[in-house]
Amino acid sequence: MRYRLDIHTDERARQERLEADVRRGLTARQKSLPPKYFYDRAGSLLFERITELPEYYPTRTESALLAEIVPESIGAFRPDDIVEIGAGSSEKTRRILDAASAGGRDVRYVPLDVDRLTLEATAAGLLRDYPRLSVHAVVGDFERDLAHVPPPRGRRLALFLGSTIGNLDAPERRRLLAGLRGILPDRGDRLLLGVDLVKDVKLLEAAYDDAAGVTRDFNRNILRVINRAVDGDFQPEAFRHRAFYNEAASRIEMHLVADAAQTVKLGRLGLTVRFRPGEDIWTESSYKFTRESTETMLAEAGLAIDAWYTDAEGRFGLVLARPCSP
Ligand code: AVJ
Repeated sequence: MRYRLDIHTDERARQERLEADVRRGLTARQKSLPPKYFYDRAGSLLFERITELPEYYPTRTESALLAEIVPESIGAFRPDDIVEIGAGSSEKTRRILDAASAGGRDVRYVPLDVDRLTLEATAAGLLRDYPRLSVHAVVGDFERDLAHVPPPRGRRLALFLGSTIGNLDAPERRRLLAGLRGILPDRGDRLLLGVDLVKDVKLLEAAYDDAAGVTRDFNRNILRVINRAVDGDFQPEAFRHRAFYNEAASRIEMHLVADAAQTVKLGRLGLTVRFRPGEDIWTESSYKFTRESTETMLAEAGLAIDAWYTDAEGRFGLVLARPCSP
């Protein structure tokens, strides 16, 4: 059997969690919404457009770096089992599959993603192009469903690319890395993690506030998602996009600012949310790392740096990590 798909997402439970998240976030003193709600179909397309913007360096930098290091880092390691967290369209994965399956080796690919349709389309494409590949897809949320990743079949490589880890605050980051350590039971297993690096503030801020306004549209799209999910009447255009680098916290913050007073009704929640002029919703943090901060967060989870790679400008990091103590 070359293909299997497990579903660990219950639509009703997901809706209930969204409602709880929205209620908590919009009734707090600092209003906030979790960035995972950016990604409906429209949001995913907007993110794809972001990755093509001249200002948004992370995706293309990581891709080029990956192409450069795969022969050395993956070619030598030769994984049998490749787990990808937040797999999405798995575009970068092909480079890794090429190296892993070179010489006609049997490889299993285990993508985990919240979007079933994306997983199905990705699996179909890979199964067509890699005749010796098997795919065990898992539909689920990487913050909840790592335990549903099947046990390894041979040497395992886990992939967590795109600096998605940068969206998590320290406690969630710790929980996630502990979970990743849990699916790498063997000393010979490896994690390949992509981290966006601390750099010049101007470059960072331009990447999250592009001239064409795509990131503004992406930010506002979260309000459309909320409107649809809880019968809300947010006017996305009444909120201004604001993105800045918080140096003390090493993170880009994205906010939606109500320049004039707003009253928003969320029908399904029986909730009215008021905004004073200038009040904002904090929609995303995107943490930036250094080699040192990466090493520390990995060590807390029982992982050690095996190899550290960056592009010539030191913009983006790819770290190959191995299980150590815990
Ligand atoms: C998908 C989380 C890596 O933080 O850079 C892009 C999302 N937000 N522009 C990031 C994003 C605004 C992106 N990640």
